[in-house]
Amino acid sequence: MKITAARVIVTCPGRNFVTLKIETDQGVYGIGDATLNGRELAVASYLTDHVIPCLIGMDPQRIEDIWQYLYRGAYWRRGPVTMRAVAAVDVALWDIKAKMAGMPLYQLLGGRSRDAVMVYGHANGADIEQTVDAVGQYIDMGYKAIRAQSGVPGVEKAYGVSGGTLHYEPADAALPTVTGWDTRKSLNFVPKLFEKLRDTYGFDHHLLHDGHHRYTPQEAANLGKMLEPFQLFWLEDMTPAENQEAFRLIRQHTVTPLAVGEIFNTIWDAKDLIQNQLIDYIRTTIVGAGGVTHLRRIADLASLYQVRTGCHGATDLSPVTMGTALHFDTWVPNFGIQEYMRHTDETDAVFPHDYHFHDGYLHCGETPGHGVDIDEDLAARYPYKPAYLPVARLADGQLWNW
Ligand code: KDG
Ligand code: MG
Repeated sequence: MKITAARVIVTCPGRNFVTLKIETDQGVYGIGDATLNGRELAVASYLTDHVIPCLIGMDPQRIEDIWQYLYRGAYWRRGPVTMRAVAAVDVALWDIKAKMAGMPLYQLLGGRSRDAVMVYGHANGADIEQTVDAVGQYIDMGYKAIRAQSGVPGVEKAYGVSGGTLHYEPADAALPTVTGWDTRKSLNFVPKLFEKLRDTYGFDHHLLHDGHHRYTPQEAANLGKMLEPFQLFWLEDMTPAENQEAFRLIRQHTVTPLAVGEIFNTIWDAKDLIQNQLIDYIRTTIVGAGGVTHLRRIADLASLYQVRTGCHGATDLSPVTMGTALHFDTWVPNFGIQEYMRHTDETDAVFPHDYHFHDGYLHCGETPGHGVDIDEDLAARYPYKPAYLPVARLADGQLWNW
């Protein structure tokens, strides 16, 4: 069996996506996601100029060998651009293998570990009242787990707030928007938000919160301690994880569960955190870390230390990643939760898929492969538009972590 052609499709049905389509001499094709928010064309070029020429003529059944070829063979390992390109190839090849086998991908991975995948949705509002209402809307839709983010008094354009709609898209401008951050104000505010949420809805639902890399380890530990009475499912990305050791300080001071890893590229980014049991959930997903082949290794390492998965699932991960992640989640023994930030109707139309939401759970479907396709004619109607993530600055103008 041979790969006969491959091409990159860049489309913007409301937001940008980079998709790889690999064709074979058996008439079966596979689809992979290579979207890197705000840096899309870098991955498109990496694939078109440097990966696709090597793939032509290769045997698509040799998924592991092709993975090693693209990882070791490039000499320049790791990094978000490289690993997203590797992920796109890997996912397209798993799609082809599963289609050839006539099986949904989760069957090839080892079969079901669960009937459905618990997801968390994103509730947000300009203030406590709006955020409490938004959480109520998610509860009404059947969600068992909800992430809550709110505007913070005195902070301009706080992270995670969409202005009242249920959809939130951070890559919102042709050049980065400037947003604000204030640690003191946030530390005052966030415990009040969760106190109100628990007073209003009780303790039956899982509540989550994203610190989006903005706190120091000491501040993160402080917030984790203050939130303990409200029993969060997790606190996410509390401090940047380049220094994995930093999580030790947080861990020593709070029993609030910790999650990190949406920007990790490989097992090496997570190794110390996992082996030292400094986190509870690993957030790395399919497109972020080299596809199914590598994420499986991360999950297996995590399982040795009772760390569970919590795959990133923001809108910048295309339905191809969502569909593939759902097969992964359906199989992986140490599953924790799946993030589910719903795509727009335009995006869903460009990427027909058979996964569906019901009563707080996503179901991956039974179509052979990962179950997600691309409508290329429709995709062509939405040309690429430059769109960047914001930056964050403190009140004195200093740049902070967005
Ligand atoms: O592209 C950046 C987003 O994926 C990120 O800001 C979303 O933090 C995020 C999350 O937890 O979904
Ligand atoms: Mg996050």
